[in-house]
Amino acid sequence: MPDDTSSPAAEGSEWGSPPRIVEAGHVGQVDNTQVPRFAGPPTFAQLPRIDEVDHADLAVVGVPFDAGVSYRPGARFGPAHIRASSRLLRPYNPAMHISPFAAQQVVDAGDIAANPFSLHEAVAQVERSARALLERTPRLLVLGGDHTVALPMLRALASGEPVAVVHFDAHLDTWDTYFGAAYTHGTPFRRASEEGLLDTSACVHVGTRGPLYGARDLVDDRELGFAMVPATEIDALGASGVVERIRARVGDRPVYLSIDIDVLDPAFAPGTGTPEAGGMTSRELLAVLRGLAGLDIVGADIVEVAPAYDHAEITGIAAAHTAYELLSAMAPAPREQS
Ligand SMILES: [Mn+2]
Repeated sequence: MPDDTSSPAAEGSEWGSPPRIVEAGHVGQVDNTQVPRFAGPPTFAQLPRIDEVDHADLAVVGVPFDAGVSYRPGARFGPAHIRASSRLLRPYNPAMHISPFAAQQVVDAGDIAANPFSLHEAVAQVERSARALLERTPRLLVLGGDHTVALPMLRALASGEPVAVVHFDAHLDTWDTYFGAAYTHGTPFRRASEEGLLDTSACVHVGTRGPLYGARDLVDDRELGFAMVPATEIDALGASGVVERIRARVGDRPVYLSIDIDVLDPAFAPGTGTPEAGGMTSRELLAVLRGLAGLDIVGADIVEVAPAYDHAEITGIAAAHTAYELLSAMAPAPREQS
């Protein structure tokens, strides 16, 4: 039986405002010993909305937007799908010895309204909203949406100081243009590099695989500031070897983690726009993320979840658990040891 019963819960009613777990002064999830997990509010992990608490250390925010995709559309429904799949997340993370929602005040800031008919306007809206949210909370975890949203996030976060980017993805996303368009889900990191938002001595792709247009893609990518841990090296390295490579590249720099769910093999994430065979397992990805605890993570995104291609919530569950490990890795030390 889960140990949820030992958690102190706030008063609530059987309808409307539900009873919540309150620990270390932080308002957490709906108390699922009193309210079934499939009832209650549709926020991420049933956490409070940003307007329900007096401060936030970290906000989860959705960007339902997919006008930047090159293949299968549908990531605009990603935020709602990940939230729905997050209802099973429980308060204590035994693999990291931490209660991520007790160690910090995590909230759900809802969705950023992004114009579905004007990509340029949407990019500006995401940057503007991210900047406004950063007045309310120091850190953001974005649920996409397609990968285009990483660019306005980096503009909002890295305007003062360039950041390292750790980019989990089957693809490079440093291509130049598609059909003459500079802003797409395959180009955010080239634009970010050109704009001086990236610390070009400290960025790294993880899980890259699949066919490219040509060998020149890799030359350009290195020049834009990225090292690489391709999927073909992950078996030999193991999760701890991948973590070592990332930490050696990033050091103590501020880092933005960008996770395209297609870094996972289609067996673990079928619900995505541009799937490629031969990817990471969800167990490998979660292990690598746990190894990044203690890095100076200034923000993160999980993108490209397209529920129309999902089955039995496979991709949604992978994304929700990815978010949970990220939130645990972003929680302030010290971790409680049990
Ligand atoms: Mn991508």
